[in-house]
Amino acid sequence: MHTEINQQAPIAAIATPVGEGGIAVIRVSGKGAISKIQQCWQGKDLTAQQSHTVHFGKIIDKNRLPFDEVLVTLFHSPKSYTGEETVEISCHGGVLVTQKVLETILSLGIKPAVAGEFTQRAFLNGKLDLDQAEAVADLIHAKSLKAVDAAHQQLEGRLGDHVKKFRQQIIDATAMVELELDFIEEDVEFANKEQLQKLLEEVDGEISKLLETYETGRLVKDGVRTVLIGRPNAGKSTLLNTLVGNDRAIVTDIAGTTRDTIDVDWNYEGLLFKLIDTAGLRDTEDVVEAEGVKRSQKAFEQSDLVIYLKDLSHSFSNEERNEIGDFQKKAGETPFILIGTKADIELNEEWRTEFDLKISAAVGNNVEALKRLLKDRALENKHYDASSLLVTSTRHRDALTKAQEQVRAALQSLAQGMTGDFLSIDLRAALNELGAITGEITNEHILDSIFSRFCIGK
Ligand SMILES: Nc1nc2c(ncn2[C@@H]2O[C@H](COP(=O)(O)OP(=O)(O)OP(=O)(O)O)[C@@H](O)[C@H]2O)c(=O)[nH]1
Ligand SMILES: [Mg+2]
Repeated sequence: MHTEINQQAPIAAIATPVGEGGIAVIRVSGKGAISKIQQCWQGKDLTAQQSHTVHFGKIIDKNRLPFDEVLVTLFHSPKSYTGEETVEISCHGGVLVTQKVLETILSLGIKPAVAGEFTQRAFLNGKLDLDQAEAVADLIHAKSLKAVDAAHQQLEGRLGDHVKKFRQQIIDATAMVELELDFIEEDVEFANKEQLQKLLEEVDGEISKLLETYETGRLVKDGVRTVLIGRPNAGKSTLLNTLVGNDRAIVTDIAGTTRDTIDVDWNYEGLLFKLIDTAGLRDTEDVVEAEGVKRSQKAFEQSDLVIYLKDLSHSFSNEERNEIGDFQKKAGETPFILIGTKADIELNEEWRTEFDLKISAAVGNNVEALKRLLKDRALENKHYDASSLLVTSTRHRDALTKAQEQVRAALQSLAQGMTGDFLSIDLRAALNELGAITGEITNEHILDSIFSRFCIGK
């Protein structure tokens, strides 16, 4: 069965990144797109061709002179990304030739697409749920393989499937309650109270399970903010450089070399770490350094993983021991790793302190072990495998949380023997929250903020 798509006026954009490449793709979508392209085309009659076919020909300028050889792929509505009639033109990938193809198309009266407009049309035409459209943006912006996996799961519709299941369960519950309201005069009881309670408790439990994945989802999508802290000269910048494989931070034997925090993205086994090198912690008269130390504190407070580095070639003062204890306490739930550095020149001292690992970044000792430790601790107590469904967006988390609150309110009303109309208000509010995730219920503000994250041409 074909759903009739309400096609809008055609839009066009370059869908590939700007720059020189083998080919570039220009995408045109909307009502009459194929017959429009026919006007700047030399080759067989495109309007007479079937959907999902590819054709070789030339693009001609307004003087009807051919200027590039291209392949066009045709998609008839509704079987395209947007659901609309679509033409994808693969032209040669030079910056100017691509620009000229686009300008030629625009000169036919086709409008340039704004960021995310193709995907927005796909959503409006029911080709994608809203959470899937967001997954497309996540996939494009993904900075690690795990982030790709998470976006892919969402794009496959697994979050949407769960949410739709909850909605259906709540719709069933609402129907029970509202049916009873209609027949209130007759004093019939359609809603079996136990059954209703069981249903809502089940939804409550399942929403909890989904919400529990958010912490992992956030780390996987945005990266693990990993702060390197410790006294000046502990070897923080050296370790940062060793992990990322280049001399990103300045290293000298002068204590207080790093002043400002330095953020570097580092991928390890598919997981993104946002490493933050910081100014060494000490009391200082130097205004710039003091500001740096303040920033170190702030980076520590905002981190997902803490690496405290202690130089093993220096004795441990009681003061530093206490300092570490304080940091450990302040870190709370945030995983805290205590690393001894410069193990190649380690003092022969009884440390009386458990190091998670002793390393030498200079010689390369235990660096691989440290990488594995970082990964283990970052996802510590978090269930994760590539097939896990993860809630990765705050928008989804917030909507799920609010839906759960409403379900709980309904459960409470039920327990207190409130009448059906109260229950029904809570349940309908829960439905609205869940509907906002998949886009069954939306407002323009949400749509704008979602689609503005896209690039032009997607
Ligand atoms: N022998 C040895 N020296 C190291 C090692 N790691 C770092 N160093 C040296 O220790 C000194 C300080 O290293 P940095 O990495 O600049 O220390 P930092 O913790 O960033 O210091 P600040 O930026 O001042 O806070 C440099 O001279 C490094 O070459 C190591 O594993 N072994
Ligand atoms: Mg440094």
